[in-house]
Amino acid sequence: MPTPEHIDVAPEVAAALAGGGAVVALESTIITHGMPWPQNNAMAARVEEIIREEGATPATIAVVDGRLKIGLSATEREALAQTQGALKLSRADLAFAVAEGRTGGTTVAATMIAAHMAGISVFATGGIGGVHKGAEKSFDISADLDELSRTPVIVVSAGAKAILDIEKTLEVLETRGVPVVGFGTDVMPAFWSRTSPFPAPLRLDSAEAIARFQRTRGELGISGGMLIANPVPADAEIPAEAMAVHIAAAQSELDKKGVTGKAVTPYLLSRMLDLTDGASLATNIALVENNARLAARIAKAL
Ligand code: PSU
Ligand code: MN
Repeated sequence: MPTPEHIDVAPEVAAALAGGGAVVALESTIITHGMPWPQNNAMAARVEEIIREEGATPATIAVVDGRLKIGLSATEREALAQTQGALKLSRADLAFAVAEGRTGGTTVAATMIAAHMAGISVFATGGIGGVHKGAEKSFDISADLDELSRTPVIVVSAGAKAILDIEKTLEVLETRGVPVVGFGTDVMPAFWSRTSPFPAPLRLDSAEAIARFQRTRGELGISGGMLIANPVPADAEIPAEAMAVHIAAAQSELDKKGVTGKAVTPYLLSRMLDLTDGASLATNIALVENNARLAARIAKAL
């Protein structure tokens, strides 16, 4: 068990965990690097509200001035959403931010680590990081994939972002032994779009079935996380063909400008926002809300 000296569990979250209540973890890179102010704060507040409406407790995870926060107050969340120069924290640098007293948003990987430390087993996000297009040259493969293979947390996403190489992302997840479950669909969703050319490796149609699957894995001694791919609601979808044009444009800019490493995903997301005149942001918000609702139901079913 990690030393609690670095960790602050919000009172509401501590009470829910102690009483065996359902808790849903939320990431914060989407707040610090994924969306602009003030929509980032509004999205984060609404997502917490949805989880409460479903009868579960939200725990937004972040590092604030070197404290690993499991649950943010509204004031802390609002401050984080406006922090300039917040770090983007994954497994490699989560402890760096704590050691150096820094502030940062936690990616899917770092949020899974923190959630597991706190005893939270369900986590809602937008999309996970994955294998980037051109990874055969750049080697750019998100640490989220390794984390899914080792840390026993259910991650509810809208699939892999279409800015990634979805086919290679699915291959890596299979190699690492990560179940990828289409929720109510046979087709892998692609974040802004409900479909992609790729089949979902597994399919389940209820929160209860997802909870049963993860419980059974534990009973068989098969450790690790699970990726739920929950398609964006139809009324908020942007068709894949429409996104493909913008993705190709953003990708070629990225190559020209020489953007690499941690900056790649935030760069592509912000370009999508501009190129779609903000439509991609509305879709992003709708799908995160949709994922939060499902995550709360899974947490309750566990
Ligand atoms: N999905 C979004 N917005 C985001 C991200 C995902 O809609 O900001 C973030 C997540 O925190 C994810 C991270 O873990 O991007 C992946 O970054 P990278 O590709 O550098 O591993
Ligand atoms: Mn990367």
